[in-house]
Amino acid sequence: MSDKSYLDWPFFDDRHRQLQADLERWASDNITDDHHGDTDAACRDFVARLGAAGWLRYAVGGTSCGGQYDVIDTRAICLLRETLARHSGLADFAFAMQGLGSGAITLHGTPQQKQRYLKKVAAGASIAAFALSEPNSGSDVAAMSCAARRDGNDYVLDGEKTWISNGGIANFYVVFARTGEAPGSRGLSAFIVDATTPGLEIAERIKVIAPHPLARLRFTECRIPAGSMIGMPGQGFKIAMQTLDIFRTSVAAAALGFARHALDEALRRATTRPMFNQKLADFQITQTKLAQMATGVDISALLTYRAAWQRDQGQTVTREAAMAKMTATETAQQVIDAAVQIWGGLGVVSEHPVERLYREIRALRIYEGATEVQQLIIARQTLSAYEQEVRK
Ligand code: COS
Repeated sequence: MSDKSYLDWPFFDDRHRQLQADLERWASDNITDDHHGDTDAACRDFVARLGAAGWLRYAVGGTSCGGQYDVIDTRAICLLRETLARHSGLADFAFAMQGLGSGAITLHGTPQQKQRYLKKVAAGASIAAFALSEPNSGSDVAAMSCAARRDGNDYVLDGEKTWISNGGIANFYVVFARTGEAPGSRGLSAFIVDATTPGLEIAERIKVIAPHPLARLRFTECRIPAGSMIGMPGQGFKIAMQTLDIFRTSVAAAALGFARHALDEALRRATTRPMFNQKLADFQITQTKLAQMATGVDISALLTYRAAWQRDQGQTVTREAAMAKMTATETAQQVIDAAVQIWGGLGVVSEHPVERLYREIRALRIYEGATEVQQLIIARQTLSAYEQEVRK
C-alpha cells in the first residue's frame, strides 16, 4: 500500500483527490503489465483503453475538443502519471505521449486543428508523437537541421528526427523544423504531419532497455499543406519549450510513481525476509536505506506538485519544472537501486518488479531534457534572478 498522505497537501483540491481515488480503482482492475513481448500492440491497447475510460481527456486542453478542462490541469496529469507509473511503465508512457504529442496543438493550434486532432487523441482513437530531436541535435534544439521550405501553398520537409516515442505506431507527428526566419532558435516552426504523408518513412525502429515504441523518422521531399503549421512561422522553439514546461513536470511525476512502487517493494521484502534470527527491517543498516528512500520520495513529491500547482496558478514554471524533473528522476534511480539491493539476488531476476523498475527509470534521466540540461536551465534562471535583484 503506497503512502497517500501527500494528497492532503494544500497543492490539491477535492477534485484531485477524487481523481486519484477513481484512477487507483480503475488501474487496479484494468492494468496488467504482461504484454507478451508485443510492445506496439500493448501500447495501442493502453491508448484505446485509457481513451475509452476517459483518462486521456486530461491529456488535452479545451472542453469543446475532447479535453476535461479548457486548460490542461498540471496537477491532474501529474497524479495520473504518478498513479499509472506505479502500476505500469507502459500505461504511463501511453498516457504521457498522447499529451506530449498533442501539447503544441493544445497550446497553439487553430480551432480547426484542435477539432481535427485533439478529439481523437482524447478518445484514444488517434496516437500522437512529438518529433523534436535529431541525430545531431538533442540537448541543443536550436541546432536542428531538418528543414521546411515554403513552396506555394505547401511546405516541403527534408531531414531526420530520432528518439521519437510512438514512432512507427503514431497516426500523426508534431514535427519541429527549420523555416529560416532568423538564425538559431528564432528560425524554427512546428507542423502537424500525418503518418501516411508520402515522403515520411520510418527509417529505423529503435530497441531500448525498457521496451516502448521508438523510431527514427526520415523526411524526403515530404509535402504538407501550409495550414499544417502550428502557431506562427519562427515560433517553433518557444512552442517546443512551452510544451516541455508542462510535460517535464509530469516526467517528474512518473519518476515519483516508479520510486513509490520501489519503496513499497522494499518495505514488503524488508518486513518479511528472515535474516540472522531477525527480519531484514530490524537492522539499522536497512532502516537507514528505508529512511533515505522515504525522504527522497517526499522531496520529489514536494518539488513535483509545487511546479504543477504553480503552473495551474498561471505562473511560469521553467525553473520549477526543471528542478522537479532533475530531482525526481535522479532520486527515483537511487530509490530503485536501493530496492534492488534490499531484494538481493531476486532483485536482478528478469521481470521481477524491481528489475523492471531499474530498467524503466533510466531513460527518464535523459529524455525531455537530460539532467544536465535541467541544471543549465536552473542555473541560468537563478543567475538572471540574482542579476535583476542586484540591478534594482
Ligand atoms: N518558454 C518560452 N520561451 C522560452 C522558454 C520557455 N520555457 N525557454 C526559452 N525560451 C525562449 C527564450 O526566452 C529565448 O527567446 P528570445 O529569442 O526571444 O530571446 C529563446 O527561447 C531561446 O532560448 P535560449 O537562449 O534559452 O535557448 P538555447 O538555445 O540556449 O537552449 C535549452 C536552451 C538548452 C534549455 C533548450 O535547448 C532545451 O531545453 N534543450 C533540451 C531539449 C529537450 O528537452 N530535448 C528532448 C526532446 S523531447 S524527448
